[in-house]
Amino acid sequence: MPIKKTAAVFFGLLAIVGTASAAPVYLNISNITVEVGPGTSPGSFNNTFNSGQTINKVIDAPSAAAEEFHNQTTHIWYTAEQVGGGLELLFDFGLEYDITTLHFWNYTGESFDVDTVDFTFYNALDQLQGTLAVNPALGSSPGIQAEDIPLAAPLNVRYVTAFLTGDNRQVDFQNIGFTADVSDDQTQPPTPGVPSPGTLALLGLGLIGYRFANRRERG
Ligand SMILES: [Ca+2]
Ligand SMILES: [Ca+2]
Repeated sequence: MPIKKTAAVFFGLLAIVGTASAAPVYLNISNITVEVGPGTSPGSFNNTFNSGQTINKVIDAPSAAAEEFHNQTTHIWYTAEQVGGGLELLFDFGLEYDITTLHFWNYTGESFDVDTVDFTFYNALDQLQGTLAVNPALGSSPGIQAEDIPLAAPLNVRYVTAFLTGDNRQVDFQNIGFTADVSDDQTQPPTPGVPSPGTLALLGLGLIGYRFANRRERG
């Protein structure tokens, strides 16, 4: 291979690698998990879990641009017993991400669609990073495509709680997805065995108290 061509291929590869490492990631079943949360209100899941189907139907869209058709193998349908009741979903991203876009595939009609989603975002230490209430649009018809909701924040998110409600108790949707960048500064747990400044101050006060008590005993 001539030198010029080799150099061109080399720099071309560099460009691809550079782009790939900075590219946003679509979070779905291949890199995150979801489960039904204990905060889910009394209600029924109708035919959501028929024939061994799981809640992974929430995160099975292959991309943010994927189109899904409404049927019993693709959607989630929950009915709360009372108005205000809802379905709680717990997402675990595995590591911290800065979310840039939320994607929501809603049902196509008002009588079953999701009307409000309350999101709560936590970092790797389960510390609150932010909250967001979303009123998703009706899904497109007949093929349901995601509504893309840009988010300026939150940063450093590992865990997400979503509480989905319908004004008429019905919660029917296809998928929830997130486009995000891996956070540059992953939150680290405190190092065990290294006392915090507060602990050191208390220890100091304790020593002073001990010496004071000793002197009084001797005196
Ligand atoms: Ca689905
Ligand atoms: Ca509705």
